[in-house]
Amino acid sequence: PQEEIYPEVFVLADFADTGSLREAVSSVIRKAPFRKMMTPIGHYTGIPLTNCGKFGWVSDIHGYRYLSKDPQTNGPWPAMPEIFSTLASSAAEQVGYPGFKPDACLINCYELGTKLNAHQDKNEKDFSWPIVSVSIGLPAVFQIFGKKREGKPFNYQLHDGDVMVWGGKSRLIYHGVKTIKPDNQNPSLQQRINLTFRKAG
Ligand code: MD5
Ligand code: FE
Repeated sequence: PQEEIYPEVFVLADFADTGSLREAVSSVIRKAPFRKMMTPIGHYTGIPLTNCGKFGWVSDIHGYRYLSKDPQTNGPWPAMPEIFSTLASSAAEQVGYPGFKPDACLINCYELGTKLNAHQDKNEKDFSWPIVSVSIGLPAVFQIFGKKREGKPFNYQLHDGDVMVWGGKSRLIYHGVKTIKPDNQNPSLQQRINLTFRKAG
């Protein structure tokens, strides 16, 4: 089932098989572990992250950008697992973006009590490609603020296996993730992992 929750923002509910995605995440983090990164204002990112694929999103005191090497090893990021790229391409195709071949996958690891403040994603070269995001583990309330950072957001709850596709004019809207809460139905879950696929280069 596919739903357009906001202009050019699509949700494919329960589209991903997160069991096999988790195995692929494990193999990536063996080579490139989750880490917090320094930000230009001298804080650390609240969310530990890593990357796979040709390019990885990094932050340091100089700013945010995509790099083809992991600054912790100076070697390439782990290859993007086949099931990641296949999933991202088929989700994009499903909602009308054929030919999407991501070259960057950012992996965010949200612990209980963490959140992602409202921001825009604007470090990519070509905004005509969509962004595909995949939720694994704990549910989260995703917030869409629109063209401005302030105001009352549109909130949408994402669950394990849900895939979101952001296209065209939704690419530069402000968005965030509300504080991650425990799931009473699933008290053993401690994290939300999010995969974000982009064409960065
Ligand atoms: C998350 N991550 O749930 C989200 C999924 C990030 C981030 O926001 O920057 O790591 S990606 C949602 C997204 C990506 C790109 C553009 C837009 C939303 N948008 O235009 O609203 O961890
Ligand atoms: Fe973002």
